[in-house]
Amino acid sequence: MINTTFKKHPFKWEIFEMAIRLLHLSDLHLGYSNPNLRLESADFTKAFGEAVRYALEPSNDVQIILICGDLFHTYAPPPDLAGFARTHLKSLTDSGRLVVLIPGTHDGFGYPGCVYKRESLPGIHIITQPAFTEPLRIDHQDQQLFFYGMAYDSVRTRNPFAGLKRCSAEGIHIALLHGSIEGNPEWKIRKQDLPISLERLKDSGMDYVAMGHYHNFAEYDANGVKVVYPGTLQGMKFGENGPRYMAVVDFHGSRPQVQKIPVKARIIGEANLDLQQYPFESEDQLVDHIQNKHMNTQILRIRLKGVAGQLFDLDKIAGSLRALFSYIEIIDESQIYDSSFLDSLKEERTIRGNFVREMLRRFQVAPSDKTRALIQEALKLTLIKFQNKQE
Ligand SMILES: [Mn+2]
Repeated sequence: MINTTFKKHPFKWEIFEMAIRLLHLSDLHLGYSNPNLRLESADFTKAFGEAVRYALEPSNDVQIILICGDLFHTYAPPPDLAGFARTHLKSLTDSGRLVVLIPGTHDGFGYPGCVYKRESLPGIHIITQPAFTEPLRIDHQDQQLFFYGMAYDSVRTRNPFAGLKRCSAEGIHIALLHGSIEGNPEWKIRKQDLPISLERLKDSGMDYVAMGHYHNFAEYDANGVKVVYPGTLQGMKFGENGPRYMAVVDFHGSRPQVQKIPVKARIIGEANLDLQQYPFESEDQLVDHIQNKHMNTQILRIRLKGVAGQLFDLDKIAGSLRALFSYIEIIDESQIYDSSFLDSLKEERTIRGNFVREMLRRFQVAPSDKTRALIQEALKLTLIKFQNKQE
């Protein structure tokens, strides 16, 4: 919720001295591209550019920008990309905004030649110590701000969380961490991931814990301590589906209020389509349905499910959809084995009828699901050939 009174008087700090707003970002992955999905590195720089423009827009009242790891997709981005980031970050600091950054896993500080060791990013506060220790204290607009952060490094990091303890000074206490909250279904925790429990964060006494590493927006309440992952601003792969968000955090006093602000991104989506539920009569109907249902998605994976009432030519469907989406993938997991459509075919006294009877016989005696799937696939492909020949 935006405090509208505050919005109308963004510069009257003396009246609203306890209101402060920060923009929390992570996992920008600048430099990443995925040609398979037609995702270009420009999609990622654009998303970051949009976040910076949002922060610079005076009416948005953003005073602090947190970047919680994986700003870059690699620890050694090419000079022009580092320059791009430097220019954008500088526009934030030049306008009097505060930027606090921690390295992540992709741009980890442990790499020799890591970008944060080589590049100067003037005006940015980069926290590079391998474990939580004394916080960074910054007086900003009459507020005392305390930033607790660390740059995880599997070699240098020992006892990462022992120093994650609110100091006794008055002010707003914020932790920045690139790591894995245990129990998030999104990731299996791997060796390079730094796991942390909500229990541990609960005991930290922080007012807000700004996370990075998980790529989908997630918000936790660790017994009063708000813990947030903004996720990627541009999805990188399937699984990073749907709209992308920045986290905008308002402190009225030390209590944070979190808003999800959507970013313009190329949307990735995955969906199941149950052919039983929608009795399509033609490929065109199926294409129309997919188009209408996924208007806002650019990169789409559809799984066809259920028992099909008829046979569809997947190549035809994919061909029509390719003009409507920047990337489309159709996975056919539908069944024709016990469809009424196949029942009528097997009665035919034709080569096709013979073929169907033989395939059904093989299906019955197939030793495994894998073989059954193969037989069904062969059945569909061949029947499409028969059908196209007839047309
Ligand atoms: Mn990441």
